Amino acid sequence: MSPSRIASWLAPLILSAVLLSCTVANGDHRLSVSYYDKSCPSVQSIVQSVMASRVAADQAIAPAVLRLFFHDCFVNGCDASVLLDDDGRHFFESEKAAEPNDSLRGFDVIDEIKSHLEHSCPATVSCADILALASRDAVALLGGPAWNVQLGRKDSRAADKYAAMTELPSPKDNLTALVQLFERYGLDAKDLVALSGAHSVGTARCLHYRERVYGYDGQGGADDIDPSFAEIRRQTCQAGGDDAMAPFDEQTPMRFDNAYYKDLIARRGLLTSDQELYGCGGPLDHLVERYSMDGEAFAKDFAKAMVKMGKIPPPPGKPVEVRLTCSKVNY
Ligand code: HEM
Ligand SMILES: *[C@@H]1O[C@H](CO)[C@@H](O)[C@H](O)[C@H]1NC(C)=O
Ligand SMILES: CC(=O)N[C@H]1CO[C@H](CO)[C@@H](O)[C@@H]1O
Repeated sequence: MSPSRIASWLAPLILSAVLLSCTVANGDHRLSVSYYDKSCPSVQSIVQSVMASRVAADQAIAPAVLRLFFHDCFVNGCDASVLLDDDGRHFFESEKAAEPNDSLRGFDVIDEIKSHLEHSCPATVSCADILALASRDAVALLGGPAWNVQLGRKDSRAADKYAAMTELPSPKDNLTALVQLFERYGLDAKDLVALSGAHSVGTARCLHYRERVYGYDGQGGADDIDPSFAEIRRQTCQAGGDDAMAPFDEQTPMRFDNAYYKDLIARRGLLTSDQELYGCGGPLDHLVERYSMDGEAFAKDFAKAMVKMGKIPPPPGKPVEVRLTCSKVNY
């Protein structure tokens, strides 16, 4: 083998070794469940009580917050960069303006939690940790599992609109693309299948499922779709256009359960990226089948994968802080 071929063969190995070592040095070692035990003992109960009252008033806020955490962690690590507005001085552009980010909601809930925390424990709890805790509570409030949240993240001093446009998965991605993307963050195929179960709750707009239900040629649905489901969703799109919302899971749209996997087996997954998880005949099919039959197994693996996702580290060496307002860097 020529040196350059050896180099091209080694590069991915070295890269993944570097990524792994960053995870340990930058994530695991500094995060701990007891991080605020002395500095802000009431943090968990404050987050929980705001989430409980907001979800009681409007359940749809829970999936919105969960999605915010996913978008935060996949764009330069879990550093609350997703919460920043344009800085107004042109140092950076908000991730909120990136196309895959559109329709993100729930910012006001995080702001509300932050203002309570600034009152009880000023300048102590990061916005990134608030997102991690609020997502856990969102899932639990909709009937899903709870887990211990690792804490001690710091907030970024900039957003990255370009990364938000390129590093998030697309609803049109195939399985290969999804697996590859998740692997970049140290998440394996099993984590992908478990985390996608977040689509057990919430909604998507027609623009994201139009091609799946009309078919990429515009003539009827894709091969891997139940024709009656495709017809129902075509009617949704016809009635409401691109913004027409449909639940990911028709049976229990706001209950965090394993019905999502039953939908996939029935070929009634809403997005292409959902349906791609099932039907290729490999080990992932068995996983989908297992989750569809065993809600406990799904709940356990989802919780584990959320902890893992929550450890995606920001790039080393970036300036960090505990923001006082989640939508603005300090000063
Ligand atoms: C596997 C790749 C994924 C893709 C391609 C994807 C894509 C999408 C899209 C297109 C929407 C609908 C946005 C809209 O039309 O308004 C959505 C909604 C949502 N996503 Fe994902 N997503 C993925 C993974 C995840 C993960 C890992 C989580 C969390 C752990 C998550 C949580 C959510 C939630 C809760 C909603 C509903 C939001 C609401 O109702 O406000 N997604 N996702
Ligand atoms: C999956 O998508 C990628 C590009 O996003 C493409 O290169 C690849 O051929 C696709 N794989 C399959 C099996 O369709
Ligand atoms: C919430 C938000 O800022 N949405 C934006 C997402 O991106 C589209 C186009 O790229 C904008 O039109 C939206 O305003």
